[in-house]
Amino acid sequence: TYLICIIILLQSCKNKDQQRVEIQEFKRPNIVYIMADDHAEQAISAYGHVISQLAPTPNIDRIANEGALFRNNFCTNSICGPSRAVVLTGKFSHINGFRMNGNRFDGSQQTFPKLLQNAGYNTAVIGKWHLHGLPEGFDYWNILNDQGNYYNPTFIKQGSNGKVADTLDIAGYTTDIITDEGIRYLKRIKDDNQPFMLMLQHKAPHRNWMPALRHVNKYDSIQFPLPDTYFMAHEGSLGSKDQQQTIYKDMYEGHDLKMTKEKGSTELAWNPWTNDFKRMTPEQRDACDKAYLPKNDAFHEANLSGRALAEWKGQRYLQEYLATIASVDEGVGTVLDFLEEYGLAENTIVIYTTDQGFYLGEKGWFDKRYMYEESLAMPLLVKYPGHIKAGSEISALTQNLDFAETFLDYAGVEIPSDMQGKSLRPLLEQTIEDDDFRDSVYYHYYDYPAFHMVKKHYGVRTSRYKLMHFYDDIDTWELYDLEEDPNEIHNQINNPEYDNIEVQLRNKLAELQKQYQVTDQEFEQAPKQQVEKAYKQFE
Ligand code: SGN
Ligand code: CA
Repeated sequence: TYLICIIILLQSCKNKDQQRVEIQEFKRPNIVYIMADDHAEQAISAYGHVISQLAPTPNIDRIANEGALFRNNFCTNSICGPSRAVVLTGKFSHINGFRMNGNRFDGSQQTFPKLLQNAGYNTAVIGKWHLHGLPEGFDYWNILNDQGNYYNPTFIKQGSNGKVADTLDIAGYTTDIITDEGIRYLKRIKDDNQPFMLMLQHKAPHRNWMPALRHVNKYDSIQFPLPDTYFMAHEGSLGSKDQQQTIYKDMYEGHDLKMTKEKGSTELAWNPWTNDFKRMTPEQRDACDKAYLPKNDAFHEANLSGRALAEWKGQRYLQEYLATIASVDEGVGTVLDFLEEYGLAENTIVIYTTDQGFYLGEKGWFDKRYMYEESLAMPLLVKYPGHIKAGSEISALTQNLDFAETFLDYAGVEIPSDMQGKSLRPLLEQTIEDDDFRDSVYYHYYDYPAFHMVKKHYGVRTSRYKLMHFYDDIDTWELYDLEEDPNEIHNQINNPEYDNIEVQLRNKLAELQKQYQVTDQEFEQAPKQQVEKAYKQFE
């Protein structure tokens, strides 16, 4: 009897241990989702591109070093609001209804924050929202008004005293304010016995690239290599012939490049939207003017023109863009340090991403919108200690369409069958091969006529090829072989050698459109007059 008692006792201890392990395994992870605005893969040093090696992002890289880096993550529609709507819903633009900036997000629909909230998560969104309409499904929100400004921004937060919302101007540099707000939220929530999901969404490095005062001269002495295609006319592409996003043709010299009218003056050259600078306090403006004066004077003295001037503009653009990222990177470091210091790092999934890719001079361009690689690519870094192998690289074809499903999966919440993406968890935990995840992705951009005049287009990308159709006031197809032509300079649509590939891609495209429930209504033309007016307006 004595022996049996001991065995039973040992058995019950084991059961308790097992139970404890199971409870620990079931402890739902917190989620910190950090999203920048327009942060290109080329400007995250973990991705290894040459520009980023001269302007490293050591804190963002920590997420990759401790977790996973996605090599082939893509957006479904390369523009701000639409990308954010896809993230929230796990559905393409044509299903969630937010096809272009300026649409209003239907907040009554199903979103992953709502589902997490229902499952007992505390949910928050801080920073850029840009979906027109107030956030729903969040226990706490404090968002930038519209696009937001770099200095002394206006925030809109949950209302007090029965009001729906309070509007508040906050003094300081927006990236730092968003980080601080994030930390304040984490401090408030950390002791509650409730898992949390925080979306921390920066404005930087969005146009017009205004660095923090501590960084305005950060990259003055660095000569960034401009892409090989900087002066390359994109021959063979009718789809991009009429675009208005070439650095040396379309950037505003004052507003974007902080160039001045003449030597000795701090008066900005072409600056159609004065508000961005007007928001600075006199002290901030003065410090800013002083920082730019010597370098602007040096520019006037050099008396550049033609190619040299275009190259100078490319340099200035990269200096400005990358200097705004310096603050984002510091902010990421602050958040990661906080999580470690307060013992939250182990049980928190941290994601770093951005709403779409961006051009850093490739083909001479800035901005995004196209299905070409630089703007289609969406950086994605994820860490979750003990669950994701440190330093892993994932080559599967993934999309922002998959984020909602991934978060629900990790939170133990059932993924609704009407979501259109797939959880990334099997990739992160290496339970499936990258090649088995998905063989192609679908894309559709609608925002035309609009800023930069990028024509409507849709297409399919496989691991090697891309087929695109530009439509509306144009009807033209492009086909690229990314292995032979990574810069997408040679449109192969009329090359008979690619006939078989073209047929395969067209079939794939039709298959995806069927799978994702794309109807003919999605290809409507904008009224002709509207297009003509827009060309004049954005010139
Ligand atoms: C602003 C920018 C554009 C940019 C759009 C959309 N011009 O209009 O260059 O493409 O936002 O950006 S600016 O001079 O006013 O900054 S998005 O990130 O919201 O999609
Ligand atoms: Ca954006």
